[in-house]
Amino acid sequence: MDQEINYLEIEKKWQQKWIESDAHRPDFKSIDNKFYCLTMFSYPSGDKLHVGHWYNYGPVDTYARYKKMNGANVFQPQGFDAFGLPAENYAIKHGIPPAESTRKNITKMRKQLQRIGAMFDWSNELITSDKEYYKWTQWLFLQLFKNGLAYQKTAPVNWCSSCATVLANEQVKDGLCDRCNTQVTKKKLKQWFFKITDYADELLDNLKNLDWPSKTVNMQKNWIGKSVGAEITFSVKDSDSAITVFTTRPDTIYGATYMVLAPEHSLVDVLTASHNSSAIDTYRDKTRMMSEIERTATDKEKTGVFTGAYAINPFTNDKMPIWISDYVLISYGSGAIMAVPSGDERDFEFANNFNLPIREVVSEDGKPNSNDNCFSGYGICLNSANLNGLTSENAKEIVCNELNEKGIGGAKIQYRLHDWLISRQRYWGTPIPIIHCDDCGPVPVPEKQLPVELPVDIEFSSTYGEDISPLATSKLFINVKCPKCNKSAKRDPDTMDTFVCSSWYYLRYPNAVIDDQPFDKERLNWLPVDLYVGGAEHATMHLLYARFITKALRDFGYLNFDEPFKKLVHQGTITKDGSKMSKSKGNTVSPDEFIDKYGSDTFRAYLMFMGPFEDGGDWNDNGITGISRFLGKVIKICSKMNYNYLPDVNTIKFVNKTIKYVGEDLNQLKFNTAISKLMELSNYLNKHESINKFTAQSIILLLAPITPHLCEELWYMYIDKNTSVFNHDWPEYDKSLIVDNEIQIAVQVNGKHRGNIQIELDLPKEDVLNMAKTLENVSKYISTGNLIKEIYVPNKIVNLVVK
Ligand code: ANZ
Ligand code: ZN
Repeated sequence: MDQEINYLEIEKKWQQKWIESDAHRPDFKSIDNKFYCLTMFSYPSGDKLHVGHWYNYGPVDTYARYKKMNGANVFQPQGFDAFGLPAENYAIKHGIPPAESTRKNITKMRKQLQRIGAMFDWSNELITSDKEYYKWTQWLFLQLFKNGLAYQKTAPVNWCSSCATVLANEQVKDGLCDRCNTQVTKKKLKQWFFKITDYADELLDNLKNLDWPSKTVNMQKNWIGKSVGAEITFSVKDSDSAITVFTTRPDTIYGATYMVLAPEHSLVDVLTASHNSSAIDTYRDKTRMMSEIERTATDKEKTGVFTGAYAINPFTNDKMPIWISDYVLISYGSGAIMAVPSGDERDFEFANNFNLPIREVVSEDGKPNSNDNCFSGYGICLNSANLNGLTSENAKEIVCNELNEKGIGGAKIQYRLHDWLISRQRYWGTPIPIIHCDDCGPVPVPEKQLPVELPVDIEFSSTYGEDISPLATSKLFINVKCPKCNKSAKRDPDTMDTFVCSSWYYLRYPNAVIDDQPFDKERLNWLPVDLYVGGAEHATMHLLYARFITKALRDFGYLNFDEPFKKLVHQGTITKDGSKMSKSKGNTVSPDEFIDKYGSDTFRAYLMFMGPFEDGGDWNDNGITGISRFLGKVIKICSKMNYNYLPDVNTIKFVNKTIKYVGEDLNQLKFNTAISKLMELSNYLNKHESINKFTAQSIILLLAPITPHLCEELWYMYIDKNTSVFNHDWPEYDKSLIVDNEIQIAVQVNGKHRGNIQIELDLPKEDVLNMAKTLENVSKYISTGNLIKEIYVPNKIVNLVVK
């Protein structure tokens, strides 16, 4: 029977019809039932769509279709995150300009995406490397610049010598470049930053209002890393310099016996005595080669060099030797610490290595500890003058007040979050719309002149030199007149991190066709995104940047909402034989092979059936044949439809229950259980000679979001030749048919369970008792004794008392 349906043919046919009827374009004017359903857009890597893409887009489309059938005005856009390093590296290797290879890849990928048969509204497609798009990315940069949220600063940055570019902290994994695994080193460069730290508190506080996976919420919390403590400034002996530190334990100030600067700290050169300088230099060179992870590993032997200088502890007035050591990071706090060896394990180890003084200042009960070790907990102060006997909490407050009075510090909140470094010394990105003038400084390109177009006269090479950006090699691009004073000036030679492109694309989708402004007020009513689905690997970068940009644009007056993504779901990963699919392992599954053989509907249904959507599942070549058989069964069952057939009550109940359960499951993105319920129904109906129209119609409707082409075809064949199945309402079930009206109740004799009876709900007491008494295991007690009491708790239990 199922030979009648040629999947590949019907997929083409219905995709064509959907395009012709504009089926996937929402009514932008009506926002009451709007449902903005967004999956993270893909990077046009040139390879075929892999299973991961399908697993992101297929199930989400099923959900979108389910919403549509339930009355939602669905907008499901699609686009390409097209700027970025891989295309540029490809250009360097093969001599093909990134614009060309990217365009080719997008054409290929768009075709493949279309085969999914999703409700993508291609009329609002976005490609971030199109100047129609990056013009507005530049506009965004200018708004941030005008509002003081984009600034330039010389800073030690993460440098990947192989990619010849600066990396954001987020792009450094275990000290290695996220993309090429080269050891990342530190380098000083003038860079553009976005001031995301201005929003640290709001980014943290608002997390509680989001319907997001708790793991992701926690990752953002840790990434923002709020620490409450104090800032303290120490004067340096015989010098005008002062060292500021951040500490979470101002209550331990009396135990601060020495200081440590990060080797990169700007005071190191100033403070180092000449006879120590060569040892300091050697140590700094060694540190430069190490990643932050290595530096802070707890099992790493503590090393360091004495600068020769001393600070003064403002509370004890003792001399504190100033050291440098790699366990103090330049990127956190002020890059310097007051060391309290009695309260901090790292300081304790360091002090022991170098014979530095240790002074106990906190213990559990305020009494000195006999054994010589470090106590890092909260407790009661000792050896701390006026703090003695106070709890750590109280002492903190007092020390902060005293710091204020002395004018050398006070309470301070420190964040782990840094400003977002966005400049890249690369070609394939959005040019930064700034002109540098010797007299006027950095001058924004006037908005009317946007976009600043990416030049095409660039020779791609793997060595532009360490500080030279590819764009600087184009004389035509780089040399311009200052917009303010008209003197010769230079464009900024850098491009923006691609995460800037993706930090606002969700705002642009509903506005993609508007060309005179980034977004139209009315179209913005489509925001925020109602459901956002994408990989969990974006927990900190993209998902934090997008939240920041939304808040910034809100504060500039463009948006009237606080958060871009109301509900977030991460799809799981599809593994093969238990391990992650990867080219290097040779265990990838090519969707094309299976789509050609089984059709895209079968393929996507199988992916959804493999496991809970947020967990993923393990690919099995045979698994897909199971789904294929199931769909074959559905086709066969539909062909048995007979208008005059009267189904029995059990069938009617089964169908009604399936309507209820499949709806509930799909509504919670539980695709796998929805499919298994439909399988149960199909197994049941498979044994029947005929089915009626209601049954056929219900199955087709319930399955439609899961296998859209097939159900459109079945709908056409058996139900209605004139309308799409997706324009039909989601089926309703009859509540009275869901409640089972037969129940089982227990029968006891003298409180002991002796059997069960199946009764109709609310059966009269007399009838229930009669049924109970006829049970074999009950009647024998009644016949040998005296039945003195009959108790019946309606619909629950029968108890007979026999003497
Ligand atoms: C004195 C002290 C005494 C500290 C004590 C701890 C325990 P979190 O919670 O992560 O914010 N610290 C500050 N800046 C540092 C840097 N750049 N590199 C390495 N360590 C740094 O940690 C804050 C604590 O980490 C600070 O409090 C400081 O050590 C250290 F019993 O100061 B503490
Ligand atoms: Zn000027």
